[in-house]
Amino acid sequence: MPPLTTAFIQDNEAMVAEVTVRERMSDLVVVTDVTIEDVGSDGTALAKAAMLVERELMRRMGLPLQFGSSSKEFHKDKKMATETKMHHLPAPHPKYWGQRYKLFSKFDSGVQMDDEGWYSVTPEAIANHHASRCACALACDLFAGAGGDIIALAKTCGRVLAIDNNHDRVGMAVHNAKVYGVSERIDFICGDSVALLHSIKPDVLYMSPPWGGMEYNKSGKEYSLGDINVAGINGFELLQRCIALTPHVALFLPRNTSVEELAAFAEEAGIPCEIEHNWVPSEKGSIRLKAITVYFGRLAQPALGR
Ligand code: MGP
Repeated sequence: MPPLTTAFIQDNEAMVAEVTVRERMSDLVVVTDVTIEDVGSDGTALAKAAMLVERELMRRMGLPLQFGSSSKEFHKDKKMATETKMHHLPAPHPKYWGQRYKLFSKFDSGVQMDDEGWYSVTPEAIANHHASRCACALACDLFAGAGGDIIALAKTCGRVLAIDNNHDRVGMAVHNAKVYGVSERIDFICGDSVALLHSIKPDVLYMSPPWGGMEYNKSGKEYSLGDINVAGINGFELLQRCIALTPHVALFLPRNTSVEELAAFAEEAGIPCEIEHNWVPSEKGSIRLKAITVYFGRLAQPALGR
């Protein structure tokens, strides 16, 4: 296997180590072989070299220093084997790890994620687009997660209310909003969004609800609002309750969602509805459909020719 990266590590201009990252496993354990030059038999110099190696390694991997910890084995022939474990980041599915800069362009500035965040955060370009469409005085994100959408909304809205029912995840969203310098414009609530619907009055309700995990599109069937399950209610019920609060709702859904079902829902509710397909550039230079966004109320643009 070809090395993923090599680094020459210098201390006061003397090269102390050459690091070769040979393998990067999906569980974020990095195994490196290190040859140490000019450090003699002094243990302090070895420890310093090890620290430099770890620092360089974390930089190369695009991760903040505090995320790593290494176990090292020193050998008499000036070779060192290290195993660096990346902490604070759960092992993501490799496809999401590969997309990390598309999820958060400032990923290397210390963005925090949990398992659910990896597969459910809205890619930054789509989140920014949603935010441009949802610009208003007060927007509320009912499922803030790791914070991708609220960070974008904070750039276009006067104020943002961010709700998530997971305490740790709210902490991550606060942290990530600070990374992007927008935390001052966001109020965070840790609680049950459905229960809180009675106590809020936003201009726009934005939601990217749980779709049922990474397997959401594996059945081969069209996705239905009925497949959503939050706090014991399905997507139809959730949407009805939201629309009772404000008709200006944006909903981020799987690309295989039944558009007929959404159109029928809007017709019955008697509100304008627009279904937008979110295409993104793919690695291979073409474009691919990521998801759809449904806009209701004044967020919906009138169809051409209507
Ligand atoms: P995906 O469809 O799982 O991956 O997620 P991708 O990269 O399109 O690859 P493929 O293997 O399906 O071809 C695409 C995007 O959908 C994610 O980046 C999230 O923004 C969003 N997403 C995925 N899931 C499973 C969820 C979810 O459960 N909830 C929400 N809100 N968004 C999700």
